[in-house]
Amino acid sequence: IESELNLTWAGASKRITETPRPAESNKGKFGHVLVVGGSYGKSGAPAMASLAALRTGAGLVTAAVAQPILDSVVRITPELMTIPLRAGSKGEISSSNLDDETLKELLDKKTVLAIGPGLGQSAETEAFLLGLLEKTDLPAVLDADALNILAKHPGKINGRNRLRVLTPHPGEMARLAGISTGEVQANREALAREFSMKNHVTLVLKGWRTLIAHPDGSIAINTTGNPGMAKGGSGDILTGIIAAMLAQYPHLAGEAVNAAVYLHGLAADFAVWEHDEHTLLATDTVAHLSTAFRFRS
Ligand code: B4P
Ligand code: MG
Repeated sequence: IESELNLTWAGASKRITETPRPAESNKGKFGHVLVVGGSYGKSGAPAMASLAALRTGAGLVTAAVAQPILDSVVRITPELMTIPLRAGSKGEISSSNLDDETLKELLDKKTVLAIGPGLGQSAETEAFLLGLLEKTDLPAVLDADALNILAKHPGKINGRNRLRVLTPHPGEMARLAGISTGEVQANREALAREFSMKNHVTLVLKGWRTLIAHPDGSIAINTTGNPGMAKGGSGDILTGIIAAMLAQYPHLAGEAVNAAVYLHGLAADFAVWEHDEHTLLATDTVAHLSTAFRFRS
């Protein structure tokens, strides 16, 4: 394991971080990310994931959220497109959105799905998530409550024949693996590798020195990031960055995930230089993605 863990970032994501955006291009070449999430009290989560996806370079980003929170989501980012969904009593996405017409509108022309931030875990939302995942083979980034729901349905995690990226923090990983957070942290590499290979998923186990375990058994360790990121919203932004990198580099999916994690931490390292670890907000990290892209290699 040791030698593989020494993967350098330049090596892990060089082809991506050093690839210029082609001069002759249009938004259709950079993918269309569908962000699904949000509920009452958690409308900021899908808003931040969407903002991060736009800032990272996705051609188009659409947020699908329950109708009552739609205005607060789009207010953050006028570039964002939206799809209003029927809501349950908690402003969450209800299972009544699984009809053919709604599913078609949701999935039409999308190239990457990012689902989970602020989603909630009601029975309605659980049914919606499981139903949606059955209906699509889109590359998917699964985060937050999507992971908490999947932890109750381990058989549905399966990433065989499709790309699934799971982004648990240690608490979510503990639920997925059915062990304690302490056990996760004591055994990060082996656990991440085993889970990734067994379920055929790319596993991003977050925290200081985030680990990325790929289904072929390889592992990368991130070297960027700082404790200023230990604050609400940081994970939602990572979800958007990963989705946007996959949208732009679908043929280099593993490296796109590595590069996304690296750039997220690098942006936060630049942001903390201007702010401070105490005062850093997750949205400050988005604002510093420009610097991260400029000084990435
Ligand atoms: P939730 O309450 O579910 O938090 P969340 O909404 O998912 O927050 P968010 O999406 O903003 O952050 P996330 O962690 O996804 O759960 C939080 C609880 O989980 C905690 O109360 C704790 O019990 C447990 N937990 C979380 N992290 C833990 C850890 N490291 N050790 C033990 N328990 C933990 O994403 C945060 C992002 O910031 C990630 O990209 C992460 O890598 C990065 N980040 C955070 N701290 C960092 C650091 N010190 N250095 C570098 N990167 C860091
Ligand atoms: Mg999170």
